[in-house]
Amino acid sequence: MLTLVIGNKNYSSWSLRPWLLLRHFDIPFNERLESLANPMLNERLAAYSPSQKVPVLIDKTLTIWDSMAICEYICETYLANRGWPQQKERRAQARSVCAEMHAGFTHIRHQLPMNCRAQKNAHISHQLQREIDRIEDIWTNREIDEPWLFGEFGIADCFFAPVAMRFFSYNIPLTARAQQYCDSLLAHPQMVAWTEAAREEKDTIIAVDEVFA
Ligand SMILES: N[C@@H](CCC(=O)N[C@@H](CS)C(=O)NCC(=O)O)C(=O)O
Repeated sequence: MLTLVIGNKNYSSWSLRPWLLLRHFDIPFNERLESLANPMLNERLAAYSPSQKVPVLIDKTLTIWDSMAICEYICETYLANRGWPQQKERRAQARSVCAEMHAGFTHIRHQLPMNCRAQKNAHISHQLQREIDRIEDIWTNREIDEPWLFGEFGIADCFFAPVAMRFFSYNIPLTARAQQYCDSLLAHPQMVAWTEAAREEKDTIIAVDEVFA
């Protein structure tokens, strides 16, 4: 059986991506949660991964330690590539937005940290607004009549799920079409399950951001 090592559901946006992919496609796995608040975190993670970060996927003797690499591996090994669009051109587009998300959006990451328990307004700097606009653009310009970013639910949607959570927590206004996509992500049954579990967690790593609804 696969094992996915994750961080706190309240905070670990990177962990949410492969967790959601596995749960959406009903692939059985053991979940092992390591608290990001644990002062011994790095020592504990060193037992699983050379990067000492979560998420980590363990498949028998194989260890994979980056959310993008984990999603690719799940897609190839357990989904017969259904995690990406079937059409080559759309697959390239889906990979582009995932890579863009994986490597960028530093202002969103730092100024709107994922905190499923928080409900607050954020100060929107000029750079942050530019990144929000870019996400809004990606979410708005998807094909008409398609609920997910590239038709069927897939890796690209998993990559934007933590962003939907952030936009919800920090009351970020969106175009109607982008908001519709954001709402679909938040209403995904596995996102609801993740969020409910996150709200039950007691660990705190950024006390100032714990402003409850
Ligand atoms: N690029 C990595 C980033 C993983 C990452 O930064 N994880 C954070 C938690 S969400 C972590 O493990 N932090 C612990 C540390 O840096 O000590 C991925 O996509 O998996």
